[in-house]
Amino acid sequence: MLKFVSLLLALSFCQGLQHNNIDDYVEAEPVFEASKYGSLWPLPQKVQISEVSFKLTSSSFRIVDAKASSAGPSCSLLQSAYRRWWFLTDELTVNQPVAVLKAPKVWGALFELNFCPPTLHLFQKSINAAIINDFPRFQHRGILLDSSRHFLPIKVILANLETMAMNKFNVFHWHIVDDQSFPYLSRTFPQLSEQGAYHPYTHVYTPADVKMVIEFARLRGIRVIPEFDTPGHTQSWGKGQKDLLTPCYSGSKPSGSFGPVNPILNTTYDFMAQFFTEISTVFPDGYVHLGGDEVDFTCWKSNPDIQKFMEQQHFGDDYRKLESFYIQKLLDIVTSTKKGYLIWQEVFDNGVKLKPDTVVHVWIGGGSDKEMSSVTAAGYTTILSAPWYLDYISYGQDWQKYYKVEPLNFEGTDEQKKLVIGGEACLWGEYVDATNLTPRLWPRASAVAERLWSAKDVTDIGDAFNRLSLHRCRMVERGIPAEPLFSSYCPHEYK
Ligand code: CP6
Repeated sequence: MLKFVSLLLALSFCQGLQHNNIDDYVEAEPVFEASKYGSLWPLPQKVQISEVSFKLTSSSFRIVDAKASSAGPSCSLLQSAYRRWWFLTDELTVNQPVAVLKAPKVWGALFELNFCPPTLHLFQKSINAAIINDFPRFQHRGILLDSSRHFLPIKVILANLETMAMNKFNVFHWHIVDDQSFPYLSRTFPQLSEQGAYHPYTHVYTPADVKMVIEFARLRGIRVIPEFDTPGHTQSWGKGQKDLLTPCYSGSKPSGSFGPVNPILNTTYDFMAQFFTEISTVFPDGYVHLGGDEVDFTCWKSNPDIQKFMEQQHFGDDYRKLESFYIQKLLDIVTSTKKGYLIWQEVFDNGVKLKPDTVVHVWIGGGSDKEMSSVTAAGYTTILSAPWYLDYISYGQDWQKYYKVEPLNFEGTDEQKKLVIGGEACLWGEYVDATNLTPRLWPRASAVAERLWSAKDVTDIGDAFNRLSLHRCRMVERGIPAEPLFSSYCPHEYK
């Protein structure tokens, strides 16, 4: 397990955000109490804050690599993290340069550095010594964004990655294409976005764009897992790739509309092999998400060639077998590109043979506990999204609902529970574009972040409210328009 220890004096910067100093200026009832953990979010596994406090002065504040550290000027990941710190702390300095951060892996150090700089200037004069021992409870902590229903400009995606880092998320699940549009510019098949994007030049992700997203994420300890969802959710693919989709029939004649990917043609698999070979080189992560959800059988059923194929294969009229036939071949193709894969739960439900390291993504609400039981009983690793569909909105503090989820609350052995590697908050894009993505996602996704990072017994909703209110203020202060939790104000409004 990724486990790291950090002795970080500077951390109590993050928890000194008290209302007292505001009350000196404003006559107002504090609307939330200060947590003894200040604005720490997600709460570290172990925090000890000492009485010893150090004075801050405006002399030299520096970040230096320890002699014993394996990091140094050549570790560009850390050097750029230092630079981000520096950028944010140019006004305040500490003259007691005794903060120590230890991490066995560079990613741990990155997440700790993400923690607090921007609030530095809010703190006055002194900071307490603190010992923090921190590591994530779950290894897979993701956000799904959907760039098909609405095109998401690169800068929105980058801002989201920055915010993910502040919340210790480490996986960007990029649901990049779907029925509505195909913004991924493929070098091998440029006609896919030429025909399938909302606009062939402005609403596409070029190879350079994709590279930028991946590198920006990497510098912040975030993996980018692209999803190319098939055989359903593929209407936009059909515009640029003739014969890829199944022609639907109305009686004995083609109706002119198309269904899922056509699973009975060799050309389909030739295409997929070329396409996923490209994907395997463009996206460096070891995994791709292959979708496989919500396949509508109506069109397949209407097509006489498919009917004939069903007979030849002895599938009867079980179209799930046809779906499995397709997915099986696709999985073999993707395996040959040396990638692992994630798939939506239906693929498992349909009994497709999966590689042992397949990650099954549980998304269907109602019965998801049962699903987690059966997926893990079959020995597969799994991630949970069913309770974290953030595209659903309602009146009130729904972050509490997300916060109260316990991912391991299903029936199963300890061995089964170990197969739950984490979860993802999903923000599907039907009602989301650049105008409302950030406030819709944050700080509601922060609730998921703490559930996936912090210890199982971190469940005090009142304390969470207090810390999250300040964490949200910190995001706002960093220029991220995160929506408020409830009636209140932010300390920085009075600065
Ligand atoms: N798009 C894709 C979607 C959804 C899924 N896959 C979805 C289904 C139900 C709800 C929200 C989103 N929009 N490709 C399911 C994984 Cl309620």
